[in-house]
Amino acid sequence: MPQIVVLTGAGISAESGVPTFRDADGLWEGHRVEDVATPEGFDRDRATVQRFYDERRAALRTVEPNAAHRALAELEETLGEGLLVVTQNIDDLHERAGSRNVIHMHGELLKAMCRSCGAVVPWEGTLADEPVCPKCGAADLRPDVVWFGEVPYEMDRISDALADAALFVSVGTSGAVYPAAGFVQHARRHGARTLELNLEPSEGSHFFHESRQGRAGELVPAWVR
Ligand code: BJW
Repeated sequence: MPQIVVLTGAGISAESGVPTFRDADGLWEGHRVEDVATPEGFDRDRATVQRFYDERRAALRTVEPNAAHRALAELEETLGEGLLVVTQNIDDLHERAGSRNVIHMHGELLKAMCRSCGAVVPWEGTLADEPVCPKCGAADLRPDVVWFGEVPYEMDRISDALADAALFVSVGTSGAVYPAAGFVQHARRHGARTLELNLEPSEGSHFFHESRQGRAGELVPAWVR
């Protein structure tokens, strides 16, 4: 079981050039959340949602991990399975920095899921051209991401890790979305020390023992070293 659980959000990838959701010029500017981040929105207008993710998939090829991702990968080199990164992000920047012990609780941009047979398959290209599932042939692929109203991945494993951790650290998340926003209270209830590293106080800042404000690219390496 990990001694340290680090929850990351869009803010950790911001300095790599990946837009956050709720900041000015964020991903949702020009989009209604219910149109692009719900299963109902996908059913209403599949092409628009697939284009939204196709554009983000293409943009991912142009960015690199930053100092915050690299610092967490270095910490894993020291702690091994003593560190678990739970990310809400669907990018692959933690893995590209070298982290291995990562849970993508909101799914992954580079995977697609077949709504017909349930297969999850690597997906690097576009989804908007009505591609077919390589396993069953159905033209029913969707991005393998977790939308509002769906259950995030690996909740049991995350819950157990939070209950066992001595330290819970939250990096670059607004604390606006549950269940991730509730992890700090879960970890605290089970005796963990809790630390927030974010550009500004998050919605749940008051739940943390300590909250430090600044850029993840500076705060995370400073905390790790
Ligand atoms: C920097 C920085 C820099 C900037 N350095 N920092 C009423 C009350 C409570 C709950 C609910 C409710 N009504 C509905 C719900 C549930 C709902 C919910 O939470 N709704 C809220 C709107 C209230 N949640 C769900 O539906 C979830 N499922 C669920 O609850 O299932 C039930 C269940 C749970 C558990 C067990 C059993 C059953 C599913 C939520 C799915 C969220 N999906 C998305 C899209 C994923 C795919 C995609 O990427 O497109 O996930 S929404 C979006 O928000 C995305 C993110 O992962 C998530 C969080 O955003 P994040 O990462 O915090 O980004 P921002 O932009 O909000 O914040 C960035 C922060 O970084 C800011 O604070 C900046 O200041 C900071 N920052 N630059 C450091 N350089």
